[in-house]
Amino acid sequence: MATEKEYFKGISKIPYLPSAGPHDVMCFKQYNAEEVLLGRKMEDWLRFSVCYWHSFCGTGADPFGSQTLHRPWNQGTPMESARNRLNAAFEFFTKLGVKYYTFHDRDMAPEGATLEESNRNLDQLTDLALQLQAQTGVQVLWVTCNLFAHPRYMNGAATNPDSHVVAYAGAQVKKGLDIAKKLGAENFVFWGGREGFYSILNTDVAAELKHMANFFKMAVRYKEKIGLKCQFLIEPKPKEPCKHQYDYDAMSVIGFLKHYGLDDHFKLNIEPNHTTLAGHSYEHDIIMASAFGMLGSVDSNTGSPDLGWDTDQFPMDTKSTTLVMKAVIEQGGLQPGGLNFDAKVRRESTDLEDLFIAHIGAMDAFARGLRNAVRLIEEGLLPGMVKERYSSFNQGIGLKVEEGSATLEDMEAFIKQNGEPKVASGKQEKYESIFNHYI
Ligand code: XUL
Ligand code: CO
Repeated sequence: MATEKEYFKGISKIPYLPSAGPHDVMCFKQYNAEEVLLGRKMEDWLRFSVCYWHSFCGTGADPFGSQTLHRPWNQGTPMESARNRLNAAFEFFTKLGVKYYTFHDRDMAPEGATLEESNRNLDQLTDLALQLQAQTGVQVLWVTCNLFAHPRYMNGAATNPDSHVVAYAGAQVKKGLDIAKKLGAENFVFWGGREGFYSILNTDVAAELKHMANFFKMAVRYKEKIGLKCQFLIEPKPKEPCKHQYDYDAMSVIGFLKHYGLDDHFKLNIEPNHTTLAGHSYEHDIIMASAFGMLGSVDSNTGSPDLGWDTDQFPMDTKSTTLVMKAVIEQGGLQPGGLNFDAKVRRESTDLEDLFIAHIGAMDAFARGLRNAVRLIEEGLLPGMVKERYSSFNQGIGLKVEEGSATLEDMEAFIKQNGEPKVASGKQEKYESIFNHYI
């Protein structure tokens, strides 16, 4: 690769070494990109992506302490640092062996004093990104606009009470869509971090929701106008930074999209750490979005369910990854979405190699989840038990309910003829012990 400088010295392409011991964390033991499972290569089931903001812009600062992660690419002017960062990132993607990356407009290129200057910065950096993409074959899984960090967005972007700010957000998204087209992004994400409220007393909820829907309609129209082929995704999160965010969870977003007639144009990007913040189990929103045919992509990370905030940890739990991959296989894959590691190394994980160790561990956790889910589905015991549990809907009164032709009068007639139903055990513990067999 024609980069000016090697940032990850002493680390070469991460190999697949299935017999490596527990001490060896710089190789894959489960992830074998080319191996075919259920007719598809592992890399095509998993479609891993590295996120730019945590892994290349993260500093380790938190509200209680300053920077702990000092990266060698942060040198020179903001534009020089941005160029170094991009070169370092592509070196990382290539050595790790992932085919996709994701970024916000403002982490790829610094914001200027005017919209025009910000756009020029983006033009320069995306020229370099395009060159590096062509050299390495690494592609953009998704682009997103940062509509939450700048002070102008403190009261929201698309839902701001001031239409001047909404217009700025629209202008920024227009450029974001142009960038998505230029780089061949497969998806475009909207995360509404400040689309919500802190106090209901100063907020007109109905107006804000309508403005947000109209904003999305503008994005759909511009996407069609420029012939951009990517999938639009909304990423739910219940709170943080707002006290309440409109895109609370999968079902809230699905309801919103259907209400405003936007459901043909969007799918969901589910982040399990957001799901657990909404009070659900890890896999809940993945299952719900998939049930409605709206699971588009996954920001694969994890939180600490005992905490009330977004910790964006690397996902390492194989029970969770098995449940996720079972849902992904059952819906036929995630393409054009993927598994994007919206995760950051801890601020105490200060070595450069920790970035590799974190991604390798998480990729292996998902590869193992994939292998587990494939066995579970191929052996068919659990899916067969679930099918059997619902078998009364295959005929008679059940079939009429299934097809939607039954009436309450039919139900009454059925009960008068058949009396009390027999109690059937739910057998939860049996399902749980069988599931554990595959972990
Ligand atoms: C914030 C979050 C974002 C989105 C993209 O919690 O997940 O990084 O994924 O803006
Ligand atoms: Co995310």
